[in-house]
Amino acid sequence: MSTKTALITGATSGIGAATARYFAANNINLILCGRREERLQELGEDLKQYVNVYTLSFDVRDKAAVADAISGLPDAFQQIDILINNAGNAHGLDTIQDGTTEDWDAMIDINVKGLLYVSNMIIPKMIAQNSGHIINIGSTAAKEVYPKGNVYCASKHAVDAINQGMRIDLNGYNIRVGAVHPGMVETEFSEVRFKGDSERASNVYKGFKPLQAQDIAEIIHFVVTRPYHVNIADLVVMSVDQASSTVVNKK
Ligand code: NDP
Ligand code: 8X3
Repeated sequence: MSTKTALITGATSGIGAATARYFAANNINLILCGRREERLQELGEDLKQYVNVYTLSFDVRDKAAVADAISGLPDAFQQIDILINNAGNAHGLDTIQDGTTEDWDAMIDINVKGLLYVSNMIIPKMIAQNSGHIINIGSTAAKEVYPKGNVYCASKHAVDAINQGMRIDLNGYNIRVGAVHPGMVETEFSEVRFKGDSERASNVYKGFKPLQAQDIAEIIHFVVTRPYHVNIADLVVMSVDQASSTVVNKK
């Protein structure tokens, strides 16, 4: 059994679920987080044959629930070596004049504040251990702003800034901090963005070869398996068909 344990937020779908599966196949114990309890249980049962798995169901927006869940981890899962801050989504794709405050709240509360609440519970453990690795999942939207991306891009720019701030403040504590910034990845992301409009969601990935969640999982695994003195600080990855948020070679 591995001695390393990773806590992955947003493990019920997409990049988080693929990373959980890839970590399990590569002998990394798992704490799987998400709101959808049934999916967590199913994935947990499946991966228990390979590694130790614990599941935690909470909404990252709920500060008290985050604190309760993480402070209540059993002894065997108290040491967290790797934190993958992945939970997040876009909500809506509207101009600033047409966007809703509900969508803005969701993106800021989940993508930014949720990431901070989880990190707040885990950073002290890593400091006490004098070791740890935090990977913040940003986006190409963390690096550029695209039409109607306004608040989603702002939330991911915040993740980029928080990632840099964490690395600076944790320097000297032997904790690695870095971000992985994917371009377009075919997951449930667009389903959520377009509130269940599957046709609109699937159109996003038509006419070119988008990244798959597995591509990002393999990159995250590469990042965590470098020799300990190597910290991949910032990594942007796109499909060969994508050159920027708005330049996509669609046929
Ligand atoms: P998915 O929609 O497939 O997965 C999102 C995950 O986040 C789910 O597991 C969901 O779990 C979790 N999540 C969402 N809201 C909450 C919440 N309030 N509390 C707890 N967990 C929550 O999308 P992706 O896998 O694509 O997205 C993962 C990350 O990658 C996000 O941060 C996204 O911004 C980023 N990203 C995605 C890209 C893409 O093109 N797909 C590109 C660049 C970055 P549950 O609903 O069960 O709570
Ligand atoms: C998601 C990237 O361009 O689909 O972070 O909004 S994009």
